[in-house]
Amino acid sequence: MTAIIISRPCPPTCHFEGAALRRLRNLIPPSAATGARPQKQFLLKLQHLCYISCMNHNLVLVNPPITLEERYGSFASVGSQAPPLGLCYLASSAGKRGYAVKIIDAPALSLDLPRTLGAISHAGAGAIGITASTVSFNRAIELAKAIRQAGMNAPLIVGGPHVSSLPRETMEECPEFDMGVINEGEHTICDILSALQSGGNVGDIPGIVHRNGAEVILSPHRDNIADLDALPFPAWDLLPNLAKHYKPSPHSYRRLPSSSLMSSRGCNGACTFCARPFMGDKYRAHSAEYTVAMVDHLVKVYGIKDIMFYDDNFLLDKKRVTAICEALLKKDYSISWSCLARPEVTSVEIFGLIKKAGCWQIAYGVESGDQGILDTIKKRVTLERLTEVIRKTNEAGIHSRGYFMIGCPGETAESMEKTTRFTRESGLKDFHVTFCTPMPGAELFDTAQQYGTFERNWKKLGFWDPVFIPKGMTREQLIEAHRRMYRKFYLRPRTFFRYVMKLLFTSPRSMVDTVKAGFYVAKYALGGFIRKRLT
Ligand code: B12
Ligand code: SF4
Repeated sequence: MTAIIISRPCPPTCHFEGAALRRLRNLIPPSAATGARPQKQFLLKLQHLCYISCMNHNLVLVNPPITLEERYGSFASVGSQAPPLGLCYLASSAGKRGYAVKIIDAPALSLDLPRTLGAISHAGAGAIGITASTVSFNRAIELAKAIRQAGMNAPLIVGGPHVSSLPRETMEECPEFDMGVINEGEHTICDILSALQSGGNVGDIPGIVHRNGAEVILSPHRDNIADLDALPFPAWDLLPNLAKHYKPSPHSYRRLPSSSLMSSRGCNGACTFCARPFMGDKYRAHSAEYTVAMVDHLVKVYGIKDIMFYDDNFLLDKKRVTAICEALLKKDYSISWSCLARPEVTSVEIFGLIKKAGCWQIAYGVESGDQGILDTIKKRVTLERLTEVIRKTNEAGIHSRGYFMIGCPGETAESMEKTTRFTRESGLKDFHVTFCTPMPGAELFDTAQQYGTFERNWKKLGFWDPVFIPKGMTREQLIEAHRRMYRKFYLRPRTFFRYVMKLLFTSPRSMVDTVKAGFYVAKYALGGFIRKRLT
């Protein structure tokens, strides 16, 4: 019996491969009588047990296959491969309630559609959950169709920012989805699994969109989770090796292996380009103790040395950040970390402490160097405040990074020139600029037509394609301004020298990444420029 089953190859998503089995075998002491280690038969039995347990899951969560090119365009080779924390939170919550869960992170394992399908089929799913942002939505649809064509009839649930922003449209666009989960899903997915098991009515569960025959129905609203500490840690153990398969883009880590955390959710900002309502406008956070315990776990179990806090505003609650830093300073290990912050509400007084506790970079959403544009997109910040926060960041010895967008409502050649100047003159040590993109869930998604033309093509809504052209501007103008900003910022002796210094004090792996990043940025920035000079 064993021989027949194990002769079927395990799927590429199985993390219990040959090397892991061999390590396990070596942990078992040799026989006292013969001195021999457990032999092949024993390993085969172990593998068989592993195979059987692999075949029966109440829930299989899938990050659909999507390439780095589809996500990051010309910057694909330096794009980030981040752990899908949302799926990890869902898996641990369902696991805590006794459900057997598997995660298939197709992008991390470079699985294409047929191999992803094979892995899902092998997992024997009671229910299949697919996560989708807008840019990966078409891939999620393809996967849902393939699942049905392959004859799998487990309930198909879609979750993530896209369905949360456009629940009805999502269900209409993809008849294969049986239901969608709106906003946070930890409690909702457990309620769904419980209803599926007991034969209950999913329509009674708040926070979902579902079908009744041909009708698409929205269930009552579900409040966001108030007590984030009540959630179990994300199930990192269900992902492929955290240190090997995931890596942020070169500008977001100082050391490898690096990983990410979300220690708070929600933002009360009003930026019109942001799919903000999806995590709610009330700031909710894990306590300092919980956050530091997650850091401990990543350091001790996965050997993580650097953490990027993806919170919309990690520095908002001064008391919490102070407690996190004081706890980190008492540890017998040291990590480097970076975070995102909102310049208008960041407490600059704690910069000294956060630097001491390992913070090496703060990334600010600056967006534009033109006050009129900042006001139009409801950024609620002045250029003076931005300049002051950047200066204080640099003075504290922390790397300041700015995120910008061009092609915002009201954009003109002059405002783009002001932004280019701001990137160079504000003191920022690093910058990143994308095209303003009206995402589902953002105010601008509904108002874009007032300000220009908008190509509503999900595949292109990754911020690397100018899908929104403000009145009076052309696509070519935006692309040229985008390239020019990169040229003007990076191709300066000062910036070049800083990168050379960075290379001297970095690990060989990160050196390769930085050189690669430099090459692709230069290639992109100079592309149109050289062509123009030659013609
Ligand atoms: C970290 C992050 C990234 C990281 C990593 C993404 C990743 N692999 O998780 C990086 C930097 C790579 C990134 C890139 C981009 N991002 Co991003 N990112 C975020 C951020 C800040 C946090 C995501 C996160 O980890 N949340 C924490 C977990 C717990 O939440 P979650 O993932 O949403 O999952 C919960 C629910 O959505 C739901 N859920 C999710 N999936 C499923 C599936 C099922 C079956 C169920 C039941 C429930 C469910 O339950 C989960 C638990 O509550 C969010 C903003 C935010 N505050 O959420 C933006 C956000 C998701 N990103 C956004 C965008 C636009 C992008 C980019 C397109 C922009 C760009 N060019 O940089 C790219 C490309 C995205 C891609 N598909 O590759 C938008 C998406 C809007 C939209 N309509 O799609 C967001 C919402 C930002 C915003 N406010 O506008 N991003
Ligand atoms: S862009 Fe940042 S500050 Fe603005 S609403 Fe979104 S999360 Fe909040």
